[in-house]
Amino acid sequence: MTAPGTHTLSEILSQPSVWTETLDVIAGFQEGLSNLWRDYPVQRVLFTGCGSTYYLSHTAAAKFQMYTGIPARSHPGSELVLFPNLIYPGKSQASLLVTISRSGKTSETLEAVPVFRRRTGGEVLSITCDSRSPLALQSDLALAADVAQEQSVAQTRSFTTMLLMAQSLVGYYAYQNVESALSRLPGEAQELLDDYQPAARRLGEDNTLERFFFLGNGFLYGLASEAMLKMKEMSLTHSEVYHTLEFRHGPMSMVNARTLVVGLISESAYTHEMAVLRQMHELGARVLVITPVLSPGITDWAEVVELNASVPAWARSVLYLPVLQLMAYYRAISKNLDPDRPANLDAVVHLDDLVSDAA
Ligand code: F1P
Repeated sequence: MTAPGTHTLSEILSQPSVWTETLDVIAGFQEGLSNLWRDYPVQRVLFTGCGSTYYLSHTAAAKFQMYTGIPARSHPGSELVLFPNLIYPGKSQASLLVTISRSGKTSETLEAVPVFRRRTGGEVLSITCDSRSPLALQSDLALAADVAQEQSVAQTRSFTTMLLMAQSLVGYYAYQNVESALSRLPGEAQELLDDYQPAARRLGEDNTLERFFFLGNGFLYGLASEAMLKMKEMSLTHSEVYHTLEFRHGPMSMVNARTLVVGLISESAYTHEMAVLRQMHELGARVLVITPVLSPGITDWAEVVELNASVPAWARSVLYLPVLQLMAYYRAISKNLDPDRPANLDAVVHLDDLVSDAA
């Protein structure tokens, strides 16, 4: 029996080395991906997953559409299975389904594949940490990083590694020099872990904080959602997620001195997002911002995690998470919980009776 959180901590800290190994895996997929984009004229892309991997789908879809111009949407696996008429209206377009699952065994994600094939006849690509999983085996192309598999129930390095692979879809479609952009990420992550582990620990162990709100816009909303989920799963703490400017439309009434508002800040909406965070500070909240842009005086009222703005924006988003994972880990430990084994959760949700009648 290991000490509480042993696996979670080592999995979080191993991200730089696991990402480095995954870069070789990604390079190995380059030909398959380039062929897919060349031979299959994709008109729309659906991304799906469950839990963490649904949030990953949200970020991946938003990025994909933003950087390639091809319409892309994300849906939880259960919606694809149980409400297909909402997802597949009228005539089918040349569609691609991207399924994302650490285990490759989650029922809803698996069931989404035959429904998609029946409805569209399209291609299926999977992103997973198990190359021999049912999901990988039933896909036309599987991007698998077995090296990122985990012993903990809550996803940390598996999430970011699968995000890295999802980013490479964008990279190989829209950019050149994909490897040179991605190869900067392990070193950047190592610096963030080294520089900000003390701050993550201080905030995580601060028992004057009772509520955590995670805010993000655009493709950062999915990552804010994942940070919210980590705080819940690992530390059983009240945490919520909002699109940043939505926070003013009601939720900010919950803000007080026992609140931490965490802003995942974008470059394009920086001014508007920082105005929300500043207002929350004025209402008495504590504020943590993760940002590639710094404005003068910001550190007077907010904790700041600074991201390297010279990493291209399409590749940078994976850097928002490691410090937030550490904060959730330290909070769990300070509450005498075991983040390796969150309450009421299993690593894989298997449903015997998920029948896709509606399909
Ligand atoms: C998805 C998932 C996780 C969640 C829990 C149960 O699994 O819902 O997001 O944290 O561990 O499984 P997967 O399909 O990505 O393997």
